[in-house]
Amino acid sequence: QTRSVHSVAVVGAPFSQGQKKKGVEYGPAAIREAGLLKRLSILGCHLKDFGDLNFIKVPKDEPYNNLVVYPRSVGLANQELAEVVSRAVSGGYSCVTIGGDHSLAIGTISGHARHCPDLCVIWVDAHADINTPLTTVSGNIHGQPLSFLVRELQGKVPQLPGFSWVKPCLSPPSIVYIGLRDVDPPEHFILKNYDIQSFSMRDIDRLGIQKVMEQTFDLLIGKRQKPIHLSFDIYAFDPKLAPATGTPVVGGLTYREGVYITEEIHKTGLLSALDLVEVNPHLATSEEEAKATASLAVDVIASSFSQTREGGHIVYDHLPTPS
Ligand code: 4U7
Ligand code: MN
Ligand code: MN
Repeated sequence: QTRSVHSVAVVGAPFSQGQKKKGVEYGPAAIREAGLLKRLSILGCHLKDFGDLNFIKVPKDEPYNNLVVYPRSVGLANQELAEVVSRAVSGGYSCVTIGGDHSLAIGTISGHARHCPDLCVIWVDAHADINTPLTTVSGNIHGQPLSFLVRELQGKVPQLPGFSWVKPCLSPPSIVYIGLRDVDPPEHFILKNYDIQSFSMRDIDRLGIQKVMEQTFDLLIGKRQKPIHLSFDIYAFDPKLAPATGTPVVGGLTYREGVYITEEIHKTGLLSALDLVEVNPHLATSEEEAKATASLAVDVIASSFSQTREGGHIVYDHLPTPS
């Protein structure tokens, strides 16, 4: 029996200025407390912990257009994060970034793409996170990260202060969404007109999660093997499972659908970076709720790195003999 040993880098990104609620900066600590490193090492992963990064808040960070909040802080934090992720990936590690709000995908995908320009993205989320700074209603950059990264959209995206370092590195055929159920009208327009593939919750109801994953891989790696960047928003799960989140949307993924997604991604052998974002322990109404959400995040990451439900993931190759 052969088993591949994963080299996994863990980066904590206690970043929250892509949105306005307090608490998502405690996500990395909560996920660590839920036993992430222990779980990965039990699975035989060779680990490198980059710790939790220290992001500086840019003072006098006025909104862009009187609407888009903390652009300089988001830009600078992501520039630093991109640096770390690119170092991890070029060192041969699969890079797990624990967040933090979803604006951090600007940095993780940029950093990943520096070393792997042909990467593809699986975006698991209730939301499409592809508003531009001109279509956003909330003004929160965690609802916009993909707009800065898709080359074909750049004619429609103004340059935000703090973003001059960002080089768009994705094209529509290299993105697939899974789990959508709350897409804003401008985002729907973008998905349709730029031909970005998505499997909504309705598609999962119709096809089942197994066909959704088959079709996802056909679309992304059917013709050619490519490194996978998985960006997993814990909101993709049903709020009953992940109550400690900022914008719960009913009708989300079941535990089994979520874990099936990551098991299948692991089986491709192509997972090269993973973001686990939006865990906000402060939004839970009890300690148990906060713990349940963090431990769900650990399950998602562990099953992305070989944990299986049938139990074959830990080496056990002989039975004790009675003496
Ligand atoms: B998350 C929203 F308007 N689309 O732009 C927006 F509904 O990273 C939500 O997926 C974005 O949590 C949610 O603010 C961002 C809104
Ligand atoms: Mn998101
Ligand atoms: Mn979301």
